[in-house]
Amino acid sequence: MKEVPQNEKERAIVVGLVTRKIHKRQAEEYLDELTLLADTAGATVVHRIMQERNSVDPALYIGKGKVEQIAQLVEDDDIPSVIFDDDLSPAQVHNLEVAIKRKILDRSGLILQIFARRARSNESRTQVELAQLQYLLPRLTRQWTHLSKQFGGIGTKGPGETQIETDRRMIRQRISHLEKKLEKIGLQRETRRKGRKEFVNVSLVGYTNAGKSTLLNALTDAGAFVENRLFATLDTTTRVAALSPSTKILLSDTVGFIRKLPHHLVASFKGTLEEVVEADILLHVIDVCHPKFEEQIVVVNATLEELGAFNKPTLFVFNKIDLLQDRLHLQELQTRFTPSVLVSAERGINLSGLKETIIKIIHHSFVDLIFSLPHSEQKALSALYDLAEIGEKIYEEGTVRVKAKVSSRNIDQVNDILKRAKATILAS
Ligand SMILES: Nc1nc2c(ncn2[C@@H]2O[C@H](COP(=O)(O)OP(=O)(O)OP(=O)(O)O)[C@@H](O)[C@H]2O)c(=O)[nH]1
Ligand SMILES: [Mg+2]
Repeated sequence: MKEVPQNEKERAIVVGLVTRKIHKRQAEEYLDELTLLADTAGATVVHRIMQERNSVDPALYIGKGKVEQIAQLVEDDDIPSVIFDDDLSPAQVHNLEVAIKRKILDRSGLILQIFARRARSNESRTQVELAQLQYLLPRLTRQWTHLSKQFGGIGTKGPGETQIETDRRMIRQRISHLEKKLEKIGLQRETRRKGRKEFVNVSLVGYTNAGKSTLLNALTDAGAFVENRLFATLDTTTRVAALSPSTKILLSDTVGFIRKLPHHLVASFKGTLEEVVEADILLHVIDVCHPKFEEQIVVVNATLEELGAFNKPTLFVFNKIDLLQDRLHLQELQTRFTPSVLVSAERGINLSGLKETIIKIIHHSFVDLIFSLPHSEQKALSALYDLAEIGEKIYEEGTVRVKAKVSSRNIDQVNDILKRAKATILAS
């Protein structure tokens, strides 16, 4: 097998498509992002190829003539891999490999590769391996195996390398083993989460490289890894952040999102992303200097929807304002995205404004209740544990006086239970 030395970057070609649905400018921006992804995966893009077609070719993705041109180019310039800015079908990958005789990667494959390189913890490694195997399974053809033995470097590292020679049955066994392992890790996480119910849970979400980890570091002593690259963070870090002397929250930083995040990856990272699903409040961090930040907001919202975490109280945090020359349009932006704050996580600009706004949202999103419940209503009390943060309990004659913090999402349900249990509300 031809090994790519660690310090030598593998050269690659990126290929994009302009169709009736995707305009040229948009396709160029997608290729810019793909180039950045390739760089993060350890490759240098030496050629960009763009084709205009009415639609995607079902067999080859691009036209036959273009494929022949690429085959010539990779031979002349000795380029080992070609990366397509879309998800290719297993048949397309197969046909392109036969025609171009080089390693063919698609966008999902590349993102999985980056995740595999960056995964450090037991959990993220397991999640990435699972996603890689699920991605590999339908693509496991004799041709693929044959070619991947011939060409090393990006796209064949990770489980691909060791598992590729094994048959589908073994991969399926491995998948079920990894799923079980993740289930176990999930249970441990659940136990840990139960132990910190007294805090309001806030999750940082956003497009990759928006500055989520920088913000976590600015608000806590997490010392999280920050880098001007895509997917610097894969594991979830949770820390206590003091918003004021009397308000402390649990703040979690997690993996960033990107356009066309592979479906397998979202599914297998569900465990890591559970912090987001379980959060009381989301801070949606946006790199306001990015020319396409509005599109990024749409991508993040769509991913949140896929996770079932879209309808949570959300604060838009427009970050990196230190880099902005023209701040006029920001006012207009703040009227469209509410509630929102403008900050610089790196320079520490307006962090106090951010903290105050989070406190306001907490007050809006939660109701503090004190009620007294007959002793006989233990069932109601245990139902309330699932819907509210139950604090101090004082046992009195025949009743128990309970302090609870209820999210506005659950308040109707809680009131119903209290009514049925003939509770007396003492303060709210
Ligand atoms: N100028 C400027 N740069 C910032 C600011 N916040 C973050 N950055 C830079 O943006 C880059 C990405 O920051 P991260 O905090 O790693 O971003 P992230 O959202 O955690 O990214 P992923 O973990 O990859 O999803 C780093 O180079 C940071 O130094 C800011 O307010 N101003
Ligand atoms: Mg990060």
